[in-house]
Amino acid sequence: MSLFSSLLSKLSEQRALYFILLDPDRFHDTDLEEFANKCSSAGVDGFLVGGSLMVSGDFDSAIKTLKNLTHLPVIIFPGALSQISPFADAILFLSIISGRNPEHLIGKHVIAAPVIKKHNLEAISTGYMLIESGRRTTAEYMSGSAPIPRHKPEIAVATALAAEFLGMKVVYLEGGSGADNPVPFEMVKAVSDNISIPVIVGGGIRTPETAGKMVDSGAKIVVTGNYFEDKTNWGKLVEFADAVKGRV
Ligand code: 1GP
Repeated sequence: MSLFSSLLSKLSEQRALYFILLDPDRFHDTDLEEFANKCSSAGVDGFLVGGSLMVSGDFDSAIKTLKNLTHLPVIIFPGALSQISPFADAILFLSIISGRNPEHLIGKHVIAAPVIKKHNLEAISTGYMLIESGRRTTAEYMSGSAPIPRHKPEIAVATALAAEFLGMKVVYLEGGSGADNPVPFEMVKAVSDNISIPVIVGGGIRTPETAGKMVDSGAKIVVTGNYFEDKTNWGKLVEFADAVKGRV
């Protein structure tokens, strides 16, 4: 069974999945081990691994650590072409469909595809949509593309529908890492109500309440990153997982 099919089958049993985004640049090895174990026991459903720059972190070894210490799926969330590893379970094959930069619509894909095939990695075709979230985000800057205005859910719906019609498997609504404001609930709802592929939401989610409301609005996978880069927040992992799964 493909990893994507197994996620869909898990989604048929629980209302949504909770994923942690991990940037190997931001964790020391020992912290990573402790964090992985905590995620696993808290009820996290999987890891996304990636970062915009990858300056000091070791990408392969972070993935291997997560695979060795947990039974959870590890999916690459590539911030650059260098972030393709044979040790992961799958890779989000991202097209930044909110923008009009051809490099992120087909250019990088052509270079990445043969490497992904060589590593026998499962590619999950993802319509990645940057949503305006306050200040300019790293994702916006690095991708050289404009986000969808946050008060224009109809543009988000049209874009997400196009992703579905193009055969993409998921839509990712992205506020941007560390965003001032998460994706508006109304937009998550409008998109979720209009497409039949799963909606992933991330960026600027800092409370279990927000995570839970994303799911109430229709998100099928909720992602948090920054918040748990601060070790003092690790005790909140269970609350986030519970809120996503409706166990509160
Ligand atoms: C994943 O970029 C997000 O989509 C993660 O955002 O770091 O703000 O949680 P945060």
